Amino acid sequence: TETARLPQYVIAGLGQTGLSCVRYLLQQSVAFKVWDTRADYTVGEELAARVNADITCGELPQNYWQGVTHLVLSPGIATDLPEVARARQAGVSVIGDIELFALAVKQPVIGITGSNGKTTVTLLTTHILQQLGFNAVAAGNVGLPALDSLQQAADVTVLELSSFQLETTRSLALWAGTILNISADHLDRHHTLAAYSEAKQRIFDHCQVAVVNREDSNTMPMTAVETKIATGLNPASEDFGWDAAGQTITYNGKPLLALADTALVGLHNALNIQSALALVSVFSQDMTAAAQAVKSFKSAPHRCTKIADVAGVSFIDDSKATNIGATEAALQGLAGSVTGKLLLIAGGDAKGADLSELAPALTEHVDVVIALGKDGQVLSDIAEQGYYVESLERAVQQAFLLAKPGDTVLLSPACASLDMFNNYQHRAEVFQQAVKELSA
Ligand code: UMA
Ligand code: ADP
Repeated sequence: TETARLPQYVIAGLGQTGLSCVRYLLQQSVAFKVWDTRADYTVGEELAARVNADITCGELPQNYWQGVTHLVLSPGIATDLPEVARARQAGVSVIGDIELFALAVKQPVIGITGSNGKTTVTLLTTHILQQLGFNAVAAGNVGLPALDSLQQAADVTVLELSSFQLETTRSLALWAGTILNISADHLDRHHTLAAYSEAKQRIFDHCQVAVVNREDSNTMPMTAVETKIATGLNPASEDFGWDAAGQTITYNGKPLLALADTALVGLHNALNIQSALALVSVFSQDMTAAAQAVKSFKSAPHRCTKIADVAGVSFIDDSKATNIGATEAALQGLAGSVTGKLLLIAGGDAKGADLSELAPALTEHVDVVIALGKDGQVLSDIAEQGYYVESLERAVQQAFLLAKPGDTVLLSPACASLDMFNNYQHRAEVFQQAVKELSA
């Protein structure tokens, strides 16, 4: 009939996710239309040729939703847009790429969400599994769209999941899943912390094994999950625990891995390692081999990574810390392992956040603040010993001038970089170059 030939799917958004959906639905021979909310979006020629379909940028024509059964929404599009509400009213089922992935995937899937630490745990879990002989692939929010990862026929897919991706997912049945932590983020989209947390809780629907932090109720499933594996920065006779005196991760009460034997720094990374090991334990019981594999993991760059030791002064790059929560974690995390003074380089574009909220953490952990950027001044003002400088190069020089052997200089801006740099990677490059020049 005529209606059967009408596109029943709408792909919304033409970013990485939308394009992966285009590829996937073409392959599945499912008829679809494409909509990007940006009126000024230029559709690439190749896409236009391949899709040979109806592509709308900006406002939608009348009756657009007629005959449509599924709207596949990209994570960057808010679910409460009026057009999305109109689709719902027309009986359209609103899903995302992860839902399509969940319906298609045959192999086991691990899922990782949380406000901070997702990428680290996703890459570390993938690394350990690979070292143990699994063909593991990292996908999702970490960069490779989930649907594209289906091409790789992995033994295990390790999915980094954002709250936006989880919001539109209902069929994902994970072998193992975790919420690492919850702190305020993306409230411009989710409006309340409760709604944000609820989106993340969806990771546990149909999940077989939940990895939880026994000290953090936000990480625990609200729904019944059969098996739980616990992590935590406390002594524990079962599952994963922490021996503070020895700075060592324990497994079932016995020492397993000293943090110092890994390339990761900070207590939050001890938790990240525990979470990765716990997820891996669903696939392999050999925790000794898994712990061994952690030692060869190079942390994702720009996330509390030690980059240099210049005349006994350690330099740590945490350029990825683009919000207050991430910088707080870095400061708390490092507090256990930093012996000398801690000099913090911070500031940039605060994205409307109130940087004075960092005051307690600064008072507790930081000896010197060297601030920079559009919103940095408030940081040097609230610090007991604070400086404001014009550039990151100057900040590094100033820090080195004040530091003694055994001290640590941490770049953890608590801000976006866009006021001074192209992105957080660029900010890190400038930092590394400035540190290199200290010993030149
Ligand atoms: N956009 C529109 N209209 C559209 C489509 C997109 O205005 O119709 C805008 C969005 O508001 C957004 C941008 O375009 O600012 C990108 O949105 P998108 O949904 O097209 O994003 P993708 O390119 O598909 O990338 C997404 C993830 N990005 C977001 O969720 C914003 C990527 O995570 C992810 O790697 C990729 O899918 C593959 O799965 C990045 C990210 O920043 C790293 N994630 C956020 C975070 O980690 O905080 C959630
Ligand atoms: P995400 O992918 O969730 O953004 P990343 O692994 O990229 O997380 O780390 C981003 C920042 O968050 C890092 O710079 C680090 O300071 C901080 N961080 C990493 N792991 C944790 C954790 N377990 N708890 C709190 N903060 C963390």
